Amino acid sequence: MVLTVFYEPISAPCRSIFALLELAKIPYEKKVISFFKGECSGPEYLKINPLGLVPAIQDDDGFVVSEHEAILRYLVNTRKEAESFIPKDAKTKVLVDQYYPFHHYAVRKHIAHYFFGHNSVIPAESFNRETAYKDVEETLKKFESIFLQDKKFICEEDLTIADLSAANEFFQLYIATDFELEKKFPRVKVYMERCLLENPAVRETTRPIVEFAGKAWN
Ligand SMILES: N[C@@H](CCC(=O)N[C@@H](CS)C(=O)NCC(=O)O)C(=O)O
Repeated sequence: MVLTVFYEPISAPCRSIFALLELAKIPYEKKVISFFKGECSGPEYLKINPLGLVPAIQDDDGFVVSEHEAILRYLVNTRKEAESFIPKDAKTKVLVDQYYPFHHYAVRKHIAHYFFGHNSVIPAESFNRETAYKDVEETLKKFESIFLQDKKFICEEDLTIADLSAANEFFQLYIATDFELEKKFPRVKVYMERCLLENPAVRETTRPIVEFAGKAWN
């Protein structure tokens, strides 16, 4: 049995798992659980992840993990090839730990809402574009000033799982909405490209959302 990733092709949390697997060169298989076909809450998939969310993984021994942060940490903790993606030094590692709560309650929450609203996945009456836009803008301001600052990555020179989570959300915002990331937050766009462009295999993991958006990525 090989590690299997259950995923939806356009999902940012799912792409962060593929980015780590590619960077660490960990073999895996993938199985689409289509969000648009309602497969996330289908009886078969609920046996894998009762939360009805992708991503989830099933390890080569059958062990199942859900929630993208938990999956990334699990891979780092169980695969030697992935161990460098969380720094060992306590004062550097804490920058990863400190980022994740903000990722879930702000970055993921507001960008996913803007993305789904912009792409009419949530009904128009539940989407206030102006408020949603401001929430994203505020979040990016905080990300840039508090977490990125003038560093290369969240942990200075080390590319970590936190960067893979963050960059994939920013990419979704950039490629599949009208949010002007380049104009409003040019440093965040350069950071996002640094995280996702430098390794061709990681760049390849962005293909499904690029195709969904129908927009070229330079
Ligand atoms: N907290 C979860 C969020 C994952 C998530 O939002 N997944 C979405 C796709 S991007 C999903 O599975 N949605 C299915 C549904 O809402 O039915 C994580 O970090 O993995």
